[in-house]
Amino acid sequence: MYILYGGDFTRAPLVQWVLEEGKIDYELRKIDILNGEHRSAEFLAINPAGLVPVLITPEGEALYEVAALMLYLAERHQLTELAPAVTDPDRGLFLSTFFHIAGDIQSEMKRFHFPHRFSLRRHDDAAIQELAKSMVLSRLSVMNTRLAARGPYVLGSRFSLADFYLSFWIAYLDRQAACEQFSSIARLYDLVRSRPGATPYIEDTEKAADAYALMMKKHPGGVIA
Ligand SMILES: N[C@@H](CCC(=O)N[C@@H](CS)C(=O)NCC(=O)O)C(=O)O
Repeated sequence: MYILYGGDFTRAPLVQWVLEEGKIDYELRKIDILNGEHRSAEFLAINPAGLVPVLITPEGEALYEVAALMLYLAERHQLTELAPAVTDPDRGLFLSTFFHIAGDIQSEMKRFHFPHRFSLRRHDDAAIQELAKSMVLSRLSVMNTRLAARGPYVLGSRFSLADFYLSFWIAYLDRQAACEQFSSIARLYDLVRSRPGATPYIEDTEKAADAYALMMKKHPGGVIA
């Protein structure tokens, strides 16, 4: 049995969705990041990096980094419909996109949500946020061109983890602007959003994104320090 440390306003639903898709047994333990629970001695003993999500494997190993957790579960449980197997010709494009989301989109989303960590001057925050958003949009623009030529999913007609991963971050962005600007991204987002297993996750993520945006307005110095 796995234990997933997640919680509201975290990326843990990405891992939870894989667990559910794979019908894998797990227990969810919620960490309240808005109240700094991820910095408590108890949680730091589990993940000294103080980051959520964390997955405890059946062997008791504590793993983190959301992309790694998704891939690890898909591979360990042979969910080859979600992640092409090692010898599958689709594997290259899958990995390339998956790591691009992890390294170049997700990291900008962190900057978008935590602009106060990237400058000592609070009046820089709005510009940092705008810059992060425009970086994500420029990455989406490249993806949009590729999806227009070979879509509707990242792997053409084949849905994969990469589509869900991308949709999660689109839900957290200014999704209306992104979908209005990029029709192939909008198509992918709609397709993922209407998958029965994914719908509740994407809907909850949209609500969380809207609530977080409101909190950011109320706490310009940072929702989480
Ligand atoms: N690279 C890590 C980043 C994890 C991360 O930043 N998690 C957020 C929640 S989604 C967090 O723990 N934030 C608390 C903080 O940064 O203080 C991953 O992708 O799993």
